[in-house]
Amino acid sequence: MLGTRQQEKLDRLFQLIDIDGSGFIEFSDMKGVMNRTLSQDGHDIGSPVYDAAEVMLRWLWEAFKGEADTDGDQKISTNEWSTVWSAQLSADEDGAGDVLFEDLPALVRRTHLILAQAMGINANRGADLATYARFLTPYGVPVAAQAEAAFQRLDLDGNGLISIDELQQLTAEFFLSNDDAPGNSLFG
Ligand SMILES: [Ca+2]
Ligand SMILES: [Ca+2]
Ligand SMILES: [Ca+2]
Repeated sequence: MLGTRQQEKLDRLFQLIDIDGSGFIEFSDMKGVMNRTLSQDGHDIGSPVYDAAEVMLRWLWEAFKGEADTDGDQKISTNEWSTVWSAQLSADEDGAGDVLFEDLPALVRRTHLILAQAMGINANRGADLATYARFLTPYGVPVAAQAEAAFQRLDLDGNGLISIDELQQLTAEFFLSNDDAPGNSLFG
């Protein structure tokens, strides 16, 4: 059973990923986000980076579809979306806010790897505001002011970068928290 805040965040994430507004998440939506992300970084279709990303995306899609697409029509409806997240995530019932990355199920931890790659974050490199804004652009988030406001919340220690450790905590908060957690702003 998801909390109200969790449900709201997941509903918004569905709308962000459904970039063609069909009311379903299809592979073409995910590929569209990937294409926009890679093309703004100068990686064209057929380049080595593009091909590697497509393999990873296809793998992610198959894994997610295997869990979520219960009627087998190769697309994820809002009902299927809610059902799979309800099965994967529990609510932080006591609202104590003690949200830990270790509490995330394996499928969602893999999401964190995708996010880190999309933001260019690794153990040695964080994402600055410009990088974070570029990450949001393919989802159609109105950038500039919204990205900056979100970034201020996401940069937990205020050093001007989102680090890999911060991204872990933020990912956990996005999926698990029902409080006013910084990670609620992960997607702007
Ligand atoms: Ca769609
Ligand atoms: Ca389906
Ligand atoms: Ca930081």
